[in-house]
Amino acid sequence: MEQTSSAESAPQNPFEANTSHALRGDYENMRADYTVEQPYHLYTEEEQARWRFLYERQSKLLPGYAAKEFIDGLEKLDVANAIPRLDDANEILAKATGWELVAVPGLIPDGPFFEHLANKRFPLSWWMRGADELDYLVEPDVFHDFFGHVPLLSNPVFADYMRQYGEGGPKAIEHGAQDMLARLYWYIVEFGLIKTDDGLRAFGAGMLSSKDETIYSVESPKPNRVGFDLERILNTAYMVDDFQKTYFVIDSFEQLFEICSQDFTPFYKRGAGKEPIDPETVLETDIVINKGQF
Ligand code: HBI
Ligand code: FE
Repeated sequence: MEQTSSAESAPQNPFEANTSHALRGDYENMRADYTVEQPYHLYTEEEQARWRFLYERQSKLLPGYAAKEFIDGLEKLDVANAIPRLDDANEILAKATGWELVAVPGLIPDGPFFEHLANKRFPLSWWMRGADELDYLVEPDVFHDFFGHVPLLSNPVFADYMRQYGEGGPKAIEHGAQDMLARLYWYIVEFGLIKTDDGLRAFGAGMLSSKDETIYSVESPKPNRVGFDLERILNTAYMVDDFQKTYFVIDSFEQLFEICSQDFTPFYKRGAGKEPIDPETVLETDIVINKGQF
């Protein structure tokens, strides 16, 4: 059987068609499930130093702003001094929750992404951002994905929520409701706040890997903060290139897991074809923690 080149056998770059920007990852040499080996030898000394700079800057902000479960998870991973080797982190995660990190070239299609999560695998973009992207980058890189997403994968309840989120993927695709399900990921996994006895704390990867949004999301009077409401979130649009106008606040990871265990089909049916709620809006029916200043 003639040898097909890796380009022919591997799925083509999934996003060429529908993103405004060409993705930067190397999608040529992937396995069929979009995974690759983490090419640790490719990281330069500058990139290792960039990791240490970003780690130091973000971890200093965490006390008083990040959920305790996040801080505990990060400490367990012990990754301050160098870009993490996924094999090392996987030994820790295997013991804590049975989750595994798999390297991918960057964003992958929803289907494979959901499939990995449903099997307790987190697809992690392996490349490191450039020196000119320290504060903002368009696609997730190893710092966003590892520093932002991995610490909570050692928390059994949140990790189970992530698995359950992945399991719900095919149903969303079946109902053409990927955009609705993506909003839940965005407002919770990327930008979620949690109530604690000491006040609100951030647990979302997008805010905790961002210099300014960690503090802004917890203490700025500008944004709305609204109590967790699944159907409300599934129907609320979001912005990708600015701080959030509204943050949603869960009572606990147990509450999040319980509420998201239900069948989303009725929400997909009710939300189909409807205009989403504007990110700045506060509804009469909202559990308002604070109304923002817009
Ligand atoms: N791919 N590698 C990667 N990382 C993500 O966070 C990611 C993705 N593909 C799709 C996606 N996120 C979102 O559409 C989720 O809401 C599904
Ligand atoms: Fe993310």
